[in-house]
Amino acid sequence: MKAMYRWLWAALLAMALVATQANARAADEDGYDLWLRYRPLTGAAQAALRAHASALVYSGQPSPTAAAALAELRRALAGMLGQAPATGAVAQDGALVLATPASMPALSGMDLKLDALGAEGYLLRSMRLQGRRVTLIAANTDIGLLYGAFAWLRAQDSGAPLANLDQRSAPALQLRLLNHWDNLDRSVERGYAGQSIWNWWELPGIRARRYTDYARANASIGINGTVLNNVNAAPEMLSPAYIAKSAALAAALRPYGIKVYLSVRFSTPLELGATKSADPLDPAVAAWWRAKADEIYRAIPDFGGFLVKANSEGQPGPQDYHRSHADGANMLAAALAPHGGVVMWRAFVYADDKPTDRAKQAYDQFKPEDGHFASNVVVQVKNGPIDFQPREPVHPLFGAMPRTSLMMEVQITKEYLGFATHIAYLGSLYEEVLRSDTHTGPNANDSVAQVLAGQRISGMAGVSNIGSARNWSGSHFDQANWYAYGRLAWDPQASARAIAQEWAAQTFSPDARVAGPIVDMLMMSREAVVDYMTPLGLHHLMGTGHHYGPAPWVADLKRPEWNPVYYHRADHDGIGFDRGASGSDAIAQYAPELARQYADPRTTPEKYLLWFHHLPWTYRMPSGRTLWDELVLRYDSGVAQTRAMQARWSALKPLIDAERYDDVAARLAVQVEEAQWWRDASIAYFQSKSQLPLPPGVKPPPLPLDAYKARSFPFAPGRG
Ligand code: GCV
Repeated sequence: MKAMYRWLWAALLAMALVATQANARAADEDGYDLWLRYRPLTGAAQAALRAHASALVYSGQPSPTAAAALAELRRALAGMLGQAPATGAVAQDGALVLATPASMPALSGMDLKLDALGAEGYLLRSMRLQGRRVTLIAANTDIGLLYGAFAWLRAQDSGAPLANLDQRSAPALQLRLLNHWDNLDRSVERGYAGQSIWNWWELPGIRARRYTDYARANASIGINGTVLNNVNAAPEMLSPAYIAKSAALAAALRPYGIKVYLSVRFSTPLELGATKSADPLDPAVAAWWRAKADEIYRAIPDFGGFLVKANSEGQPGPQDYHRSHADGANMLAAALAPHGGVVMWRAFVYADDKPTDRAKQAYDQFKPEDGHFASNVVVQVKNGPIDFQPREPVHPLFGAMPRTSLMMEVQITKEYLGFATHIAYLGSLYEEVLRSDTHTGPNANDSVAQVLAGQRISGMAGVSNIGSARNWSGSHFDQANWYAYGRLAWDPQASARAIAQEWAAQTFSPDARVAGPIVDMLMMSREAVVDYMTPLGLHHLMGTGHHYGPAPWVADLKRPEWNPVYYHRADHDGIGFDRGASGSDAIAQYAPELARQYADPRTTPEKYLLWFHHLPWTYRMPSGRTLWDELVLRYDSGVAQTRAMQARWSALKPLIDAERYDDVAARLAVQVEEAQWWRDASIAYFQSKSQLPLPPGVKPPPLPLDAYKARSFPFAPGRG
């Protein structure tokens, strides 16, 4: 009997403990609020904030943008302090004062060096104003104020000391854009977060509140433009009905400093039946585009311009009429120029009639056209020469077209990095690219970041990972990629780790016990994906069409460069793509210093080894291992790192709300399984080529190669 009581007592105690732990966990969150959560503060944190946000001060009638800044601060403070601050025009101790020279002429006499902030920069300064101790958020323009308001909130959320603020920041790049690959039927090419955020059918009459929240989130990280539709564009996008829909979106985004741009199909006038050709030198075609631009600007006075994918992957373009890229781009640019619009002309081109290495084709086509583009054209170049792989060397065009504006396109959505299932923090990828030295300028150090910032029209474009999913990005951790993209487009020299820290603090908690492990997970995640998918410079080994899962064996597709075997070239003797003088000579497209480095496998960074070289399986790596052994160990390391991320997350369970914890845990379980699948299938396939034994202690793949080959995924998402 006694034993039974003891047992009952122990059981009750355990239940109580579990209940206490459950109670201690934060309330469920669905991720809709992103990094703008503004959850209630308590104790010292609340008191500190109250002391530095006793009132909101702004003089005069705020514009919609200044009103948005004030509304954001009010909303945040109400959330964190439980009540909205008083608003007024007169400084008081502890007030947050928002001012531009127009709203507060006295600013101009204060030696704040506002000129250096330009049109979008801001400063945050703890100071005395009219004898009061205040925090000043100052800018030359209202959009600068909005960015400043978000920067102040970020500082507060990340635990910066609010009493001694002295920050000033201005964006390094002019165009900081999202590119939506969203179709008019709401499908999203390479989208893994549900349907398109844009409900084209219901627009323009019905304007979802989500559009404003989208604008808030983007403004909070400095994004100032959005291309609404897929680069594989439908001609109907330029019909009057769709211009009206785009105008409704532009109206929702405008207060947040976000301009609308459209992807256009080069043959639009022809396909709409308005002209007999789409030849850019045909006066009727040029006249149609001029009239169309006028029509768009009547509906959207601050319209940003056009994004064009031409003569690539079956899209129409000027080459259909034996004209150049510049002929095509300049014709559109002439239509937009009177209104101040730009043409972003994509350099992502490769064609089936070109037998040359796909990695060379953009450079081969564009470099000879340097200096031929109109001043309002910017050539949009992907970060690497193939296509958003987990790792690529930088595109050889960066720094190679000094008489043409170039901007960089990266993918935020993870077409090749595990969709929305795998955690892969792209801040690390963007940072790696931005810090890569192009060796193209007079200085020793011409990083991609510096090259981009030095362009006449400067910018970055990120292929959006946003959809109608409640948490926006399909997975909570993918929000970090949207965040990191925006922060790096603002400051391409920023650190991916510092950005991860900011994101984790705002999205989960500034508590080091939470933010620390999350930052660790983020920082190890991209390298893990590289290792279990495409180590040592391998690339484009993903499944056909959907790009999900391993398929290094595919060899039967129509175009050579659609086949993974084209990229890895593994045979009994070795593996890798010879891009040196004895191969495709793609290396010669890089600046001499880089070309010299890449020409020799001994001086090629290991991470790009098989990108540039075909080497025997027995090649001796710096580690002393053979290439074959090293490759196998990289696959194992990728899986091990993924398991380590999973372990970090499991340990966070008591500190994260159940809804987000469970979702991330479920995705990590799938990621571990799929990392193992990548590793097993890749080793099984490459071993069928190398015929070499696995290094001692390494487990053989559990299934025969044919079992991996037999897997098929006809309903994988993202094909648009
Ligand atoms: C929008 C890759 C993707 C395509 C994409 C293309 C591009 O090939 O797989 O879906 O098309 O890049 O960037 O134009």
